[in-house]
Amino acid sequence: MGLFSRIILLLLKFFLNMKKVLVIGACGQIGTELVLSLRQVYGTDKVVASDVKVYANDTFLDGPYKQLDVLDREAVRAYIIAEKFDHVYLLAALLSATAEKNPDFAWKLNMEGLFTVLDLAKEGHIQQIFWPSSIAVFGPTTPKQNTPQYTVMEPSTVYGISKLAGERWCEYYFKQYNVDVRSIRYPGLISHTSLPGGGTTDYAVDIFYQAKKTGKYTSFLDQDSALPMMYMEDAIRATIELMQAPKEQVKIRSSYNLAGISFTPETLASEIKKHLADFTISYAPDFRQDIADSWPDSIDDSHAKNDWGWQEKFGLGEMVSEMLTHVDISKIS
Ligand code: AKB
Repeated sequence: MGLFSRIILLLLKFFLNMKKVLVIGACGQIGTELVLSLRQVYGTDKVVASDVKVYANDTFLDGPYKQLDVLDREAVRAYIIAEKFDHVYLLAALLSATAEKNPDFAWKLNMEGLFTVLDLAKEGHIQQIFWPSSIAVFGPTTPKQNTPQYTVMEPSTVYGISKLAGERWCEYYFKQYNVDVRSIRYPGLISHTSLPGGGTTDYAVDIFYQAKKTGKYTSFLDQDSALPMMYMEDAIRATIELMQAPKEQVKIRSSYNLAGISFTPETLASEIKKHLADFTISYAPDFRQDIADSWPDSIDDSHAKNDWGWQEKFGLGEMVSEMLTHVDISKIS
């Protein structure tokens, strides 16, 4: 690399590192890994993890943590205005399965925090927002295979309805008030650092803990329920790449489709068997089956690829090897 490129790179790093970042809902499955990655990019002291929990996850102990209830609009406003954050990642939400058990609260939690940060950005207190959407925005009338970015969207879950409404508001705030909000429709996310909570795709994480601990697993989804999934490392990289993309490349201000890896519980079990020959799976579908049936089997993410150069790294084989290597069964009872 020439001297000129090196100076440009140093300057770029310097300006990136100037950012002050807040992650709300940091103790969940995405937040735990996102905070660690953001601290590598912007510096440990510049990235504040926050959650409704009084004490931080152990993984955050080296950096700042702030107890914050996203439903306390005035407290969130006061903190963000006082601390002058540049970027806010708003992750606090109820996922699909939990939301069905408590629809009123899910709607409240999933929407109110979004308005709080969108309004702060509109008033000029935040430069950029990341807000996660989900494949749950699609519904039973959506084409299931290679689901396009723009298509029929009639979600049948409260989680999906809240995510679709949130997407429309993000685009509205961008168009009306020039709020720089960016979003991804995450597929089911598979990770070993932190356990997922309350999703329909959680079987694809639980299975690894049970495979290692007991050698067997009972899936709450049927053997042929195909769903789009993604290894967390790819999801975190996508999030940071989208947030760092030049503004003019981010052409979609509702939320971007991301494809990841599509598989069924049966295919996943076969892949695990390549490592653990005695592993067995059985099936006992519950209420989550209806939710899974309403979602796409696979996703088309060509807009993310064309607009900001997205490229996934992990296929099924790599993801399964990584999970079996890193899953720590002492985390489950
Ligand atoms: C869930 O299953 O609810 C989430 C999602 C796909 O958004 N993992």
